[in-house]
Amino acid sequence: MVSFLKKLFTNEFDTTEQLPVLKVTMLGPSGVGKTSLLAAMYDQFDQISQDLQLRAYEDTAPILDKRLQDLKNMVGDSIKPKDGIQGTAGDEPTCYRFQFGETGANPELEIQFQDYPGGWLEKNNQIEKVRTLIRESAAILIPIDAAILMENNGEYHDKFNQPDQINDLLKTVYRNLDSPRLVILAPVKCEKYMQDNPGKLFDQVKKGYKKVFNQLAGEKLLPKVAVIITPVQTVGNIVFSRIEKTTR
Ligand SMILES: Nc1nc2c(ncn2[C@@H]2O[C@H](COP(=O)(O)OP(=O)(O)OP(=O)(O)O)[C@@H](O)[C@H]2O)c(=O)[nH]1
Ligand SMILES: [Mg+2]
Repeated sequence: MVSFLKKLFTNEFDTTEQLPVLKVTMLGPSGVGKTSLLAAMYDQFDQISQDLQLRAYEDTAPILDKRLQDLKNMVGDSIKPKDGIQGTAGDEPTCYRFQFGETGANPELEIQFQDYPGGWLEKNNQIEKVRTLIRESAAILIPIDAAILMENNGEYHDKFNQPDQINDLLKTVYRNLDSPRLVILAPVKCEKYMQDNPGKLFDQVKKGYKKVFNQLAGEKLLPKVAVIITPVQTVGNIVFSRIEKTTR
C-alpha cells in the first residue's frame, strides 16, 4: 500500500482521473517511418507549441527516447533506404500513450497512438488486427516516404509506400461509418522537397494517393472523413541527397 501511494504521488502525471481517450492508428508498410514519426512528434511537440502540451506516460517515454536516440545517431552523409534502425516487432500492437492539454492546466485528453510492424499489412492472419485498430480510431496517420514518392519519377512509390493496399484497407473499414474520421497523410524524410518546392510535394502526394482522395471524396464519405496533408521533417538535420540502389 505504501509503495502504491508513493508511486501515485511521485508519479509525474495525474492518473487519478480517467481522461477521454482519442485513438490514432499508424498506417503504412514496413520501413516507411511509422515509429520514427511518432518519436519525432514526441520530441518536437514542445518546440512547436507553447500553449499545448503533449506528455508521454511512463511506459511510453523510454521506448520513444530510445528510438529518438537511434534516429539522431543515424545522422551521417548518406542514408540508404531501408538502412538504419530496427523495425517494430511482436504480435501485439504497441500503444504509445500521451496526455494532452493546455500548458499549465490539467490534461484534457489521453491520446493513444497504435503502432505495429508494417509487415502485418501483408499477412492474412494479421491484417484483421490492423482493420480493428483503424475501425476503433478517430484518426489515422499515414507516413509517406517522400524520397520514394519524389525521386526517379516515383518509380518505386507503388511498391514501397503501397497506396493501393492502403486504399483497399480504407475501402473495407470505412464502409458505413458512424462517426467522423481524420486521415492525415504525412510525407516524412521530406526536408529537401520542403526547401526546394513544397507545392510540388503536395501535388505529388495528391497524385500518388489519387485513389484514396477519390474514394474519400465520394458522396458517402465526404461528410464523414477529413483528409489533410502535413509534411513532417522527422530527423531535423538530415536533408535527403539521393536514392542509392542496394544489391541486397
Ligand atoms: N533519411 C531519413 N530516414 C529516416 C527518417 N525517418 C526514418 N528513417 C529511416 O526509415 C527507416 C524505417 O523507419 P521506421 O520508423 O522503423 O519504420 P516503420 O514504419 O516503423 O517500420 P516497421 O516497424 O518495420 O513497420 C529507419 O530505419 C530510418 O533509417 C528521416 O526523417 N530521414
Ligand atoms: Mg515501426
